[in-house]
Amino acid sequence: MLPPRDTPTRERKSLVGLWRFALDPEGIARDQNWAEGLPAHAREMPVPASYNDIVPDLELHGHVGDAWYETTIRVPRHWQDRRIMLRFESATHRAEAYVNGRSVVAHEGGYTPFEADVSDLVRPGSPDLVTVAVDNRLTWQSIPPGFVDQTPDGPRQRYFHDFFNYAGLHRPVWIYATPLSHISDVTVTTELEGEFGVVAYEVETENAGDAGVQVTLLDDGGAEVARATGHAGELRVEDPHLWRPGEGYLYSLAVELRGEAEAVVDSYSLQVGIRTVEVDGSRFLINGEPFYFKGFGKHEDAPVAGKRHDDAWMIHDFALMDWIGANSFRTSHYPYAEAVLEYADRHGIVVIDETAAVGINASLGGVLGGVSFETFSKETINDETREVHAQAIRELIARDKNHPCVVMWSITNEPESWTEASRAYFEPLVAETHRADPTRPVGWANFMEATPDRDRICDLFDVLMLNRYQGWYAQTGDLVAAERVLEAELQAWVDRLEIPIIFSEYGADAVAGLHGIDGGPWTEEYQAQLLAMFHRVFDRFDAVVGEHVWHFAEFATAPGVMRADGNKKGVFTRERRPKTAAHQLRQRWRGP
Ligand code: GCB
Repeated sequence: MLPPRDTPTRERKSLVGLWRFALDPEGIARDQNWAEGLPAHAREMPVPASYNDIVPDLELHGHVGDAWYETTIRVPRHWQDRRIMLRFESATHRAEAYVNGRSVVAHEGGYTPFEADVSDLVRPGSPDLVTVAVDNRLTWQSIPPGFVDQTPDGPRQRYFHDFFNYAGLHRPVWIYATPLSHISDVTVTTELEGEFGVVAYEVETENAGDAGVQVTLLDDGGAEVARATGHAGELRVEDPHLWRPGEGYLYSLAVELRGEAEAVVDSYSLQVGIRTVEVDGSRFLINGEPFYFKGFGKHEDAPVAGKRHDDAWMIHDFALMDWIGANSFRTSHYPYAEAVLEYADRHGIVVIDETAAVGINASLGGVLGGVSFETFSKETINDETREVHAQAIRELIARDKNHPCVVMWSITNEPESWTEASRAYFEPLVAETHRADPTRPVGWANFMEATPDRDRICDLFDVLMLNRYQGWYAQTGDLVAAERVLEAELQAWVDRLEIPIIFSEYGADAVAGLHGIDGGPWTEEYQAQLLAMFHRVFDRFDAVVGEHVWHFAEFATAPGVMRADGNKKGVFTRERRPKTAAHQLRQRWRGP
């Protein structure tokens, strides 16, 4: 799915701003036809933003159900006779959108884009009403899963993951116009053959009749380096300037649909990084060279606006990752805004791109919400859930396949993985991921209880990612025991599998400003000492090819006795001030 761009043949208008907004806790909006106008009590709400913490109102904070947004747009008159698309970069967790009261699209999943052709509904030159109902409910058949608990005090959302269930329109909304005859998708993959970089491309078109496709590859100075015609083919670049970690060199692929007398019917431009990714034994290779991941599991999370995509926070976070010497991050635990991947492409930051399949694990119910259930069953996570999960994988790959920064897919975080049912659930999903993208390795983040003697799915994957908390959730306060247990477990993994191992999570909570001479859990010193202990162990194993600290910054969670105003494992506070551990990591990653 191509993101909207301004090109010689295309135009887009951002619908970012203040929309009208009303909650529908009783589910009466459809009967009362809110799609044709929100009730008088509607208030203003920023788009993008999570709505939960914008104002101090517990009803908004803990809302369960639909939230309705509405705005009036005006499509320019010169868009008459063009294909007009309404695009939401995300709506968490599902949505139905309307134009002038008519339903135009419904979408499941909170972190991938969706769009609707509204050419026949909008009235260029006149005002049009755009409305969207955004449902934040998590169910057994949603990704991530959850359930709504009907308590005597009203509905409560329960879920099995450790971040607050922020909801709303978190990313920009667009209305854009393309020619009727247009480019609908472009797929690019790259390889190295001796002195040559090979860019294989495939262009899909709609209503294109006899129009032909021409693609031109330009270097970053705009000079042409290769050209081809046809819907699919290869471009060969002699002595290419590679995209590599730390150097996000990008070519651009100008795609043109050409009609009679070579007239340009539609044009679209895509950034292309020439690079390869490969797993070789226990090495992770980028451009044939071993790569060691240094960085973080992150969240899209900030005060007030929650999971809003915000360019200022984005650039600030990337600057802090640069300051500390990180070269990569994982989009834990869901696909991030497209702008984040575009930035990583431009700056050579390596990304592990994750679906929102977090919390497929009964044993986490007890930890996080005091509830227990059977993970895989007819009533809980079932075949229907797996189909929703498969669709989430397909949508992630369709959106992010062309980003050179993405070197691996992570299809789930900490699932139950020690039962026959878990293997039956995941086997087809791994196959589906490889089918949708044969070029990138597929990984997953393994849960601490899924030790090498118990786990039953690790052999399905190309890379093993371990989330480990020795010294925190186990051997609490005893780093000597923690080091022994961690090392023994790692040795057992290395004995079992010959694939790369990335520590996708390790860390400890620390309250900023809490210090102690002997350390001790929750102090800044203990957090730093625990990370140092993990690093000592990593450095003893060649198969460990990466370390992603949990977490980059403190973040909001559901309330719980394990959480003190959110998760404090950030090496930066939620406001992005460094703790002791941040300075220590900088030493390790950047050198003295
Ligand atoms: C994990 C989860 C992550 C949590 C973290 C923690 O294993 O993957 O989402 O936030 O542990 O801090 O407990």
